[in-house]
Order: sequence, then structure tokens, then C-alpha cells
Amino acid sequence: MKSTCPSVLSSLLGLALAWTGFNSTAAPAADAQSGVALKLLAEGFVSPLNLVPLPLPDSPGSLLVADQVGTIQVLKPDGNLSQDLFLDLRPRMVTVNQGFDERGLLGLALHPKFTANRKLYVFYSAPRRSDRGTNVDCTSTVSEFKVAAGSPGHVDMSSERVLLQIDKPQMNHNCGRILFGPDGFLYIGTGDGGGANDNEQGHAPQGNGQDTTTLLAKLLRIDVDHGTAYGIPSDNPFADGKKGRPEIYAYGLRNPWGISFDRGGKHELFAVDVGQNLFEELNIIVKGGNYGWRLREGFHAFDPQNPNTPPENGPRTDASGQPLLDQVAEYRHPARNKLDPTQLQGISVTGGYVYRGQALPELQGKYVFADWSRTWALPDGVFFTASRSGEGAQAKWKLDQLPVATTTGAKLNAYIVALGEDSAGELYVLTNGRNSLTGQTGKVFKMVAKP
Ligand SMILES: [Ca+2]
Repeated sequence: MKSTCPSVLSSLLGLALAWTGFNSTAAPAADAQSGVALKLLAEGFVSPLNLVPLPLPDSPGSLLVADQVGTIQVLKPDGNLSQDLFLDLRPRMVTVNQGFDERGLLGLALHPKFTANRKLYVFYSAPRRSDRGTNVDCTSTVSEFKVAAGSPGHVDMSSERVLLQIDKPQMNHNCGRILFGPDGFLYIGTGDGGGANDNEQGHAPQGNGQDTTTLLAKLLRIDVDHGTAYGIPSDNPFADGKKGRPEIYAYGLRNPWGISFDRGGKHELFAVDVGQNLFEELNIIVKGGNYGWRLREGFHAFDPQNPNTPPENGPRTDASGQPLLDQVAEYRHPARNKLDPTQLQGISVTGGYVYRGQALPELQGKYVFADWSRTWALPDGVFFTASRSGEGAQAKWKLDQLPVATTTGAKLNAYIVALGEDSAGELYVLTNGRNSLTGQTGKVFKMVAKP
């Protein structure tokens, strides 16, 4: 989610505004005949970031919608939104800014055996711990909760079991997307800690992405069913703890804002990665993979001292000799901050899903995702598809724009903050009308066939 914010937070984040021009290699916009539309399901949110199916015995098809500001509500299949909260995490969170903020309630996942054990997991930004210095901004926290016995619409607040706490140096690049894999383990995405270029206070000399002794800038994998707080899957790449933190599954990620398993095919693990100033990524993650940040951004070398000019030559292996793995697709930011409408461009990738539902046959097998907004100041989120063009986790995928209007024909005119998926594989779009945590312009749409 978000990351480069040239006009507003440039001083805070230390971003350079001098955009360098490259000949674009992105695919041109295509497929003007798309039959995909967005049906409004619910509104009045601030910034809804998570949507997951809630298997309620008396109300099949219910969904949980989690708002970044710390609240979770039940959305019934008839479109009714519960007014009493399923979970209210606000008392345990940092106070989020009224303006732009990347902290908050960022991840939600139900235990694979939720129906039997009523357990769910959240990733949220808690305040700095009392024994930490002021160089820590907040505490990324992964906790387990249980739904109250006999009250399936409410979480028992006294049931919190804290699994993981990570000191965060800056307020941005939290990631916090969590999900259970087909293996039953919990996958947790973490950002590089924030600031810009993975090169500020609280970042390792080589960057947190390349530091396997920190849990920042990683994809983690833990076993919530064993151990004291959690167990370590025995085949995690650093399971013995000698060369890195045992929780690490993959590394070299900047802010993987969107992680999903393909529910079909080979159940591959997809993770986008939000770029610094130039390139956005779609990755297929393999266990132990190093995805390059901050040695690389997209298909290009990266220099944190000169982030707008990719070096001609950069390392292709990391400090331990591991290859730096390329993503399967990239798209670029508008050169010199000027959008070229004929090009596939954006500034902050929002991850999605390989479509395996029934309603939209034209999307079958494609990875459907979005860009948050093609400009920082105005709501201009756009949709993309990625199509496999070869075999293997490193085969390149083809990107196309996916024209999508609402079912009323109106333009979306929103920041696309997240996508969601229901138990049938149908997709949902979560938006915020603003680039801040103010107002109630957040909406939830379902992707449907064009009427
Ligand atoms: Ca990368």
C-alpha cells in the first residue's frame, strides 16, 4: 500500500523528486472490451483493507470486512452490515494519523479449522513498547483471538494471544498481510521498516531486505498450532537459526502489499512488491528466495544513494551467494511524474488473486490486481491482469490494463487499497476515496459481469 508520495511526504520520507526518464517497456493499454464491472456492496468505511469469508452456520456467505482504523464488521449476504462490531482493536492500536498513515489493522486471517476452534489472526500496529527508544515508531503485532463461545458475531477481547512483536522504525512500509497456506502454516508479510530506500535509522547497513537477522522486509512462515507462542516449520530455510531468523520463508521484499496463494493450478504463492520511485513488481515466491530489495528494484539494479537512476551494473547475487530472484512482471511509475495514458503505469501496486471463480470466465487463470492510484493527489486507481506466458516461477507474465467501471457506469474514482476473495473464488475490491484516514469514503465492491 502506498509508499512514494512525492507531493506530500517528500520531506518526511526523504524522497527525491527528480524523476528520470526511461524509454518505457511496459505493455500498452489493451482490452477495451472487458466485461468486468464493480457492484457496490457496502460503504461508510474509512479504509477497508481486508475482506475474508466468515463461515457462520446460520448465515452462509457472510464476509468479514476489516477497516484500517481498527474495526471489523460482518457483511451479510443480503448486503446488511452489522452495526455492532465483530472486533474493535482501536484500544490496542496506535492512534492513527488523520492524514496519510500506513499503520493500523493491516491483516486478518481465519484459522483453517476456524469452524471448530473459532480462532482468527490479526496483524496490527500497536504502540511502541515502554522499554524501547524513541527511534521505534510502533510495534507490528500478530495476535490470535477467539470468537466468543455462543456468540459467533463477536470476538472475545480477553482471548488475545500475542504471537509476534516487531519494532518498526518508521510509520510506513508495515505490510502486515497475513494468510494461511495450503500447508496450514501462517504466512506473514513484513515491510522494510519504512522511510525511503531501506536506508534510514533502524535499517541495517546493508538494508533490512538483505539482513536475515531481522524480521523486517520478509515473508515469514510460522506454525500457530505448536510451540509456546508459535512453532517453526522444520523446512523453513533458516529453521536452525544459524544463518538467519527461523521464521523467514523468503526475503528481500520492500512492502509486499498483497500476498495470495493460487487456489487452483500448482497453488503458487504470489506477492507484489511496492517499489521505491520507479518500478512495481509481481513476484511468485519460492521458499528461501531472495527477491532483491534493496539491491534491485524491478528488473533493475538499485542504488539507495541515487534511487532515480538504476546503476548499469549491480550484483545478481546476495552477500551469501544466493541469486537475487527476478519478479515475473513489472510496471513503471510515470516518468517525471507525468502520467502517459497510453502506457501501463502506476505508483503503488495493490496485490490481488489468480481468478478461479465462475462469474468472470475471461479472467480465468489470470492474476487480477490493481495500482493504488496513478497519481498521489487524486483518486485514480486502475486494474491490471497478469497472464502467464511460460512455465516456472521465473517465467515472465504479460500485463494488461483491465478496464472496470461500476455497475452504474460511473468511474471508480478511488484509491484501490486492497482486493479480497470469497470462498467461491469471486473477487472483491476495497477502496478509499481519499489518501488519508479521514471521512467515510471507504467502499466494498464485488467484481461481477458487466450488466
Ligand atoms: Ca524485487
